Amino acid sequence: MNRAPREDSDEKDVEVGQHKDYAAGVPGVYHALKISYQQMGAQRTARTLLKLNQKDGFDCPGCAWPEKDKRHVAEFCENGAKAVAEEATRRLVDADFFAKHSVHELNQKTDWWLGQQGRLVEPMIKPAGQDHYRPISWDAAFDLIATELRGLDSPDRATFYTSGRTSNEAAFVYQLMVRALGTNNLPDCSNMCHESSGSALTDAIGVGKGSVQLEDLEQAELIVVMGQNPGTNHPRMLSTLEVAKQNGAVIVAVNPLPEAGLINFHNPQTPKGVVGGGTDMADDFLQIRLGGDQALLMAVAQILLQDESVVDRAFIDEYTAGFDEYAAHVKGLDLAELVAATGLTEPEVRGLAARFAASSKTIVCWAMGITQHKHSVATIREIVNVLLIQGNLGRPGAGVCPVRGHSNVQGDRTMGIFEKMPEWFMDNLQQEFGFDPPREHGFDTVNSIRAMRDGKIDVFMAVGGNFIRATPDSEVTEAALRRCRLTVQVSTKLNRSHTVCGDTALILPTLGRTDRDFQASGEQRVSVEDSMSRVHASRGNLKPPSENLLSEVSILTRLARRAVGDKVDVPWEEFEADYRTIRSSISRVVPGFDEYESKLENPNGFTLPHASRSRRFPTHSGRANFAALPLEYPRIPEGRLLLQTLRSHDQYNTTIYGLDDRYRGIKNGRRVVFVNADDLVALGFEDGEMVDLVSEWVDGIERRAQDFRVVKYNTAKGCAAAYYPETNVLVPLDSVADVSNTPASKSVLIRLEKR
Ligand SMILES: Nc1nc2c(c(=O)[nH]1)N[C@H]1C(S)=C(S)[C@@H](COP(=O)(O)OP(=O)(O)OC[C@H]3O[C@@H](n4cnc5c(=O)[nH]c(N)nc54)[C@H](O)[C@@H]3O)O[C@H]1N2
Ligand SMILES: Nc1nc2c(c(=O)[nH]1)N[C@H]1C(S)=C(S)[C@@H](COP(=O)(O)OP(=O)(O)OC[C@H]3O[C@@H](n4cnc5c(=O)[nH]c(N)nc54)[C@H](O)[C@@H]3O)O[C@H]1N2
Ligand SMILES: [Mo]
Repeated sequence: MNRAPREDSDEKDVEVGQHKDYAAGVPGVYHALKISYQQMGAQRTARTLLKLNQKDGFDCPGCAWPEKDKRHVAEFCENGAKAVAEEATRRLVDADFFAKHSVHELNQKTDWWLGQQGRLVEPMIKPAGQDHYRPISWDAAFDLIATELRGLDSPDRATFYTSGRTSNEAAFVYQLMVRALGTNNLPDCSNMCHESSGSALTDAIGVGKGSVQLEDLEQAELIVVMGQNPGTNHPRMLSTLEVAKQNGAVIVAVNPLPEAGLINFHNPQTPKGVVGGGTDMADDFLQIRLGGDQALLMAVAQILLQDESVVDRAFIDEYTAGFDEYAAHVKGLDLAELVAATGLTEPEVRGLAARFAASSKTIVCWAMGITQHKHSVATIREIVNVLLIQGNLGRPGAGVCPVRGHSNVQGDRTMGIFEKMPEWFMDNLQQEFGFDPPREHGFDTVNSIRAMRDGKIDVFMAVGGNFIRATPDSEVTEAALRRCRLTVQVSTKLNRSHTVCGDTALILPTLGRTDRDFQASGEQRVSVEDSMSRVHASRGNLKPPSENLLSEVSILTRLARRAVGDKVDVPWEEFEADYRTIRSSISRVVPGFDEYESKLENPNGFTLPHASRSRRFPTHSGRANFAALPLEYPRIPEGRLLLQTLRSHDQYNTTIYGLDDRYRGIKNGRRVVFVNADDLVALGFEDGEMVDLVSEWVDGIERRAQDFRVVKYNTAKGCAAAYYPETNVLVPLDSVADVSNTPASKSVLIRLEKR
């Protein structure tokens, strides 16, 4: 049974209105300011929002979309402003709060309620066998963790999670501590996010990151946006798409849902966006079935390959491997089956192929709609295949653009937060710090849960994030975490991972992006990397909510000193006192960071090299690899639906800002399931009915999310949608993407049951 509490409002009161066919504009600014004002008051609102994404300010914790060199005074979007307000809130969660509420009681509260309580302000411990957190000194907290870690039978009995807001400096120190302890158990949110992109791109082009810059998007002739809802999740991307559009680009949206921002954009920074009709975005909207993208791309490839004049033979001969085998494979596929798998019509599929054929500069952008399926890695290989046919890599205006989520998730990976960093990285660590890091791969997120479930982990530590709500199979994962002897959360805000914990649990409150960070050598800055490999500085400008907070770097270096001891030669104290010394080590360990400190002086930062931009492909073959892969797509049995779990407009992952989803016309509730009108008729349900969602998986275990209101909605046939994290309980732990091990949160087979 789904034991997570319901939202505070009665779901039967949820209001369903018209969904919007445009995004942002004046209502967006209004909503942003309203929430900011409630959380921060007028003065802090002005101080923070005007520093957001400015050259001397802090990096928006909202998303990883890059800033332009020429900034607008208000370089933020509605949802970025909400993310900042959430962190810069003046509400505080202190010792009195924890004295008043037991852990058991807090666990009955909704995610929304927990998040609304404010910033964590002092270190707290929940001792074994007790049901209340009480204050603990920093020193005692570090000693306790260090003692536990040193007492483990093997360092592999601890696992260390990272969410994607951690700065480069903190991430580097963290992975160093973990490897100095002797394990590679470094799961991160990326394992649930763009891992499929990293896996596919590394094998295909030798670099697991996007190849394009903002300028490329502005010059592209065709931009295909697949499996992404930028109006809500990357609103600043819409400004870039608007420029591209004005420069003549064709934009195609591939999505089971007609997401507002993909249809039309009212840019609040331009007069036309405020009073005019906005910019029409997508020239074509292809309402694909969930998981039909690989089939679509294969069909496009087959059609392209029939016309020798669109195939870039010179590029293929000089830079790629595997073309002949791939071409023969794709030509042999049955077009009718491919089209059927997409749920589109053949003219629509041919229309997309014609758009590709007509463009000499094509970019494909994608996000979670592509990465969270069983066959995600194969689908992304297919994206690369199609681009390679026309030589759309390593030339201006063309390339791959996986759009990252968390603002520094890409930087964390660059810094070594990865359970299977390559050998050269370990060699560099060894050279810099004189110890031999463990070489055996560690646990990713799903494998960490399995290990905890099976009693193979004693200590779980998280720097940021909300592990228990971000992960699949909530009941299994809750039981798994509760098996740990010790759980440690380094957090800014209260969340469910503080209430579902090990025997002993610690909350270590930390500074956020917006906070000033003073250390022995003076005020510090940190650095982050955006979705387009640009690294730049970030400096908070607010007084922290409490004097008893430590920065993530302080927490990690102080813990490392105690837990690792003299085993390795790392200047932890210097690292804490002056972050420049961390960057100096990074510059010797991580390629592309030479002269790190001076490059950060450039207010626009610097861009890490991406080999494919100059048509170098550091793969095993030394070339860009075509891949001939079997066609896969989800089959939906009679009477069933395929469910995708996605974000509303009023949430940041597991942080719920409010109960509305403005663009989709939902007000005052989150337990809704969007279903196509024909499916409702076929299944015998009506709009407004209350149902349970029951997931079906090969293990025969019934996973149930109760009490959802059916909403008749324009989604592809057979494909339903509901919000995460309420529906994580439905995602089986073993339902993962091949190769990347990412939970398949966008293809959950369910049936509806009447209440
Ligand atoms: N405001 C806000 N901003 C955020 C976040 C947030 O929660 N709130 N989260 C951040 C993070 S960590 C991330 S990873 C990103 C997430 O950004 P998105 O990937 O945009 O997030 P989702 O809400 O999961 O939306 C998935 C989209 O893919 C579509 N889709 C689902 N399945 C398929 C499919 O099989 N094929 C195709 N073609 N489309 C499909 C869905 O209809 C939806 O439009 O946003 C980041 N930015
Ligand atoms: N069903 C389903 N599950 C999903 C997804 C999905 O689409 N569907 N999406 C997946 C994706 S893409 C992702 S990225 C994950 C997200 O997984 P996480 O990154 O683990 O989750 P968040 O909700 O972003 O974490 C929010 C918490 O981070 C803490 N925090 C915020 N800022 C800071 C900071 O600066 N420092 C520290 N130390 N803590 C901070 C706060 O305490 C806050 O409560 O969820 C994944 N899970
Ligand atoms: Mo993400």
